[in-house]
Amino acid sequence: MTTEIKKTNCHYCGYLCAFDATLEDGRVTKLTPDPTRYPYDASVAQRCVRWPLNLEKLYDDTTRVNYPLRRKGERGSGQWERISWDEALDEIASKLKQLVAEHGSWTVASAIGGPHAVYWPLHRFMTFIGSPNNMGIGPICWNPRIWMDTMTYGWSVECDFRPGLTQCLVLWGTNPAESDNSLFWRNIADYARAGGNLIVVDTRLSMTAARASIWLHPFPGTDTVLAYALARVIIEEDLYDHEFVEKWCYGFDEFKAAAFERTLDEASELTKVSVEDIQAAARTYATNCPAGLLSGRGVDQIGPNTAPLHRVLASLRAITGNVDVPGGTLLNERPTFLSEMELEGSADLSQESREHGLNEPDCGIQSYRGFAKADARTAKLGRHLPMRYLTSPLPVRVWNAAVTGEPYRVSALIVDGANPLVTYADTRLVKAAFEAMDLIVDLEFVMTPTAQMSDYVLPAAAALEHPAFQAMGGVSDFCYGGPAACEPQFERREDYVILRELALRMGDAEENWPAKNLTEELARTIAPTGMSWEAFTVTGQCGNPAHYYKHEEIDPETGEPRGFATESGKVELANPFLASMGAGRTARFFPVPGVHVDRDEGDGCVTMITGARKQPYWASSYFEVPSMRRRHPKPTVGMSAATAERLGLAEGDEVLISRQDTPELEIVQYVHLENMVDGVVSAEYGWWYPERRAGAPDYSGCFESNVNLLTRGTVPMDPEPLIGTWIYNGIPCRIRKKERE
Ligand SMILES: Nc1nc2c(c(=O)[nH]1)N[C@H]1C(S)=C(S)[C@@H](COP(=O)(O)OP(=O)(O)OC[C@H]3O[C@@H](n4cnc5c(=O)[nH]c(N)nc54)[C@H](O)[C@@H]3O)O[C@H]1N2
Ligand SMILES: Nc1nc2c(c(=O)[nH]1)N[C@H]1C(S)=C(S)[C@@H](COP(=O)(O)OP(=O)(O)OC[C@H]3O[C@@H](n4cnc5c(=O)[nH]c(N)nc54)[C@H](O)[C@@H]3O)O[C@H]1N2
Ligand code: SF4
Ligand SMILES: [Mo]
Repeated sequence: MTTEIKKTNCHYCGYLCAFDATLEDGRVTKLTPDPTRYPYDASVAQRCVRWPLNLEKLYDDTTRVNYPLRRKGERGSGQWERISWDEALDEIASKLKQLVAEHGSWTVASAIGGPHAVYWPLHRFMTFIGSPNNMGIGPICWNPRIWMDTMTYGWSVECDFRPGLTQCLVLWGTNPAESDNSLFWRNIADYARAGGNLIVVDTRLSMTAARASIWLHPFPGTDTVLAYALARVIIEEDLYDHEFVEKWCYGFDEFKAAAFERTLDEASELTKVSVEDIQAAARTYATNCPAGLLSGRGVDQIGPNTAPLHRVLASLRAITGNVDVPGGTLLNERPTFLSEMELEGSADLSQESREHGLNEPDCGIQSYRGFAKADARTAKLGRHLPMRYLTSPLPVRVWNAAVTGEPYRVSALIVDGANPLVTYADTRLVKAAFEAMDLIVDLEFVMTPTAQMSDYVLPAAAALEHPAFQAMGGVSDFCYGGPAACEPQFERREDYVILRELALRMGDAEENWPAKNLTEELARTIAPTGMSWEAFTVTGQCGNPAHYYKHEEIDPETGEPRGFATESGKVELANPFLASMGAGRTARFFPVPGVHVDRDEGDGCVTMITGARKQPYWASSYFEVPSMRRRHPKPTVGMSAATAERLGLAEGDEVLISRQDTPELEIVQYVHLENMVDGVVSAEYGWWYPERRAGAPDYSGCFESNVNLLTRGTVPMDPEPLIGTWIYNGIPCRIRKKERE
């Protein structure tokens, strides 16, 4: 027997922990955490319940998709026929060509999900065929932060949490205790245990909030009001950093006026956070520098208040003097490896294609037109944000175009690393759009509900079978990852290889796809740094060490400090650029009807938040794994004991949840009592039942407990004119006990 040890990475969540794989006669038999590579965490193997999947799923010939499949019979019949790769790729290429010839290249849409794969191959494919319609979940996950930080500071930032240096850490709408098994959470947990100042802003007493020295619990979506209230205390009590504000901030007086628009009592009334807690948090944050402030998914999904909140958070970092200081916030550098925009080839997307983007003309910066304006600002520094993520059309518009043919017909969809039938807003509309399409191709590991509604399912290579790479869209000069441990098993292929093959069959030039596989492509990506792929696989990371206070550095050309890459050269607390895009010079809170104003508190009425992360699942993934289902068998809806009492509910009760505006549409979940704001319930997301019958009409029970039956894509853009968004947190609902027959 030959035994070999290879470096590789787990790929069962976005953190890509480093492992050493033992191979016996070429078969992976064992994994151990690799202490030499980022992000190493000795305890991950005990804490993370997912990593054993690496071995279980690699050779799985029952639940994995292992061969190209073509549907037999009607869509949703649940019947499949195994075909060869050549047949699959030839047929898909010829159908796509035909649809493009008939309806124009914009008729092809694509969908991605969370941080699973490298998505530039798909986006390069979309550029090649000339389609602007690459959907993603970016507008409700990641984009708001990237956009608002870049518009405020000139480029994106990172929370520079450093144990031993950071004096205060604010976690706003994020719960790494459950969303992040990796090194990052362990560092925070150690910091909190050692008595560090940890402020957690969360509607629920999450596992992270339970470790906090101060827990602020805003009513869903009122975070902008809360953030302004903190600013008010910091300014009123003269706790702000005068020197940084005078030298490096633009528009302080306007920002101050916006913060002083509401009294603390008014803010407390709206947010349901006490004045004392607001004051305590503001004082702790402002007087313990350096302080980090990190926001998360909870506040990326509060609809029209998402962008405004992120503007105020960016300003809070500035007035407390925490911008580009070690242990506070790091202003990122430009990547020295190839940027996402270069990898996507997005510069080649024609003007005509851009004009057909479904976010034109009214989605502020989240559109090709808006992106071009923003890009003109950062391009002066030789920097480009990832264009495809930051222009991705609102899914509701793509679905509507498929259903109604307006403004043109969307007839084909390529899904890569996503399960939109379960995870995108408005499941009913997604299903109707799928039904209206001529061609759906899904690159997948398992027969998800989305795969079940597709015409072709292509077997994607997963963890250990392909190299891992994380560069956060190329907004910083840091990337990490590692090599594959083995070749793809069965007939699985890398996503990159599948999309390259498809592009070549449709007539794209080989020179647009110079690398033959993902390893070569990643080697090409990091080549400009001077690092070889071989060297990368040893260290597992690439990029230059962080340095700080870059705004103060003297630019040799002008002899002046570099400043910030904004119109004023300063941090823009009042923002002329965003004003030119239709938003105010300072951020405003937008009360959501039925949630913040005219709230019905009558029979069974509650405000719902969704998708608070829990172990062991990840979005809609791993529900087919028996050990995980045993660990967490039922979808739960959390609520406080007081709320349960008002609703006549108790722990474990089976309940039906509906939106107040569509009472006929109900989902089933089970009550779980937890410490959270009264009048609010927290429903799980991602649920489907892989053990149930596949195919129409129920697609493995995907309409029973799936909370996205109750979420809606939002059009029109008004009142938030910048990104365009939808609401996952803060939905007027009704809840009632399910009566047993
Ligand atoms: N109501 C509500 N909805 C939400 C959210 C919420 O909080 N509430 N959160 C939203 C957020 S932030 C996100 S990111 C999304 C997540 O939504 P999705 O990303 O759509 O959900 P996942 O279950 O992670 O689906 C990913 C699918 O891709 C497959 N996959 C994983 N890796 C790869 C790969 O490398 N290649 C290929 N081809 N396939 C792969 C998996 O098998 C899985 O079926 O959900 C969003 N939806
Ligand atoms: N186990 C697991 N881990 C995951 C995922 C998963 O599905 N499962 N998904 C991955 C993905 S795609 C993402 S984007 C990240 C997200 O990771 P995080 O950003 O950490 O998101 P959550 O863990 O959902 O924590 C968000 C918190 O916001 C709170 N919240 C909800 N509404 C509001 C509000 O209006 N205001 C405030 N202040 N708080 C609110 C919720 O109670 C919740 O505790 O997690 C990743 N990790
Ligand atoms: S935390 Fe994520 S990447 Fe790390 S071992 Fe667990 S599933 Fe894998
Ligand atoms: Mo996400």
